[in-house]
Amino acid sequence: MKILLVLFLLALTQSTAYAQCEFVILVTTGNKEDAGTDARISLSVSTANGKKLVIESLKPWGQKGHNNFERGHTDTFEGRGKCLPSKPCRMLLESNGKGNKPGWFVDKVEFSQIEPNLSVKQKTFKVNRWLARDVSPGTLFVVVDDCPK
Ligand SMILES: [Ca+2]
Repeated sequence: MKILLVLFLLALTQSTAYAQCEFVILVTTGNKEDAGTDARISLSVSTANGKKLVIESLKPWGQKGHNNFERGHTDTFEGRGKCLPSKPCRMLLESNGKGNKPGWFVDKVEFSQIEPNLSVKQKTFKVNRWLARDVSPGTLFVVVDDCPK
């Protein structure tokens, strides 16, 4: 009986630890000349204690057949994964720099985690810069770190 109880408690902890959440990510491309991109975009967000959600490519999380990251547009990406234990405060956004005029001007990334009990954790990462080799600061990635220091 005791063993059963332990197993039950273990199962309970496991199911909480591996609870699946729905993630909704809105990415806004700036309204500037050549701001859009067809490059592959990857995103990683992490909590203050280093728990991460890594998305190797946002495209499969987007609408089928939709042209993402066009000038002045906000695109929606949705998927499921292991819940983050707290609100993320750090983001790494990266372009592979491929395609026609790959330079990308990113306005912002809005992250939401919808939990099984429907509570929501939200965080907006302001970017407001180019991810481009040929425009300052000349890198294809940006780190936005709002975590407490
Ligand atoms: Ca461009």
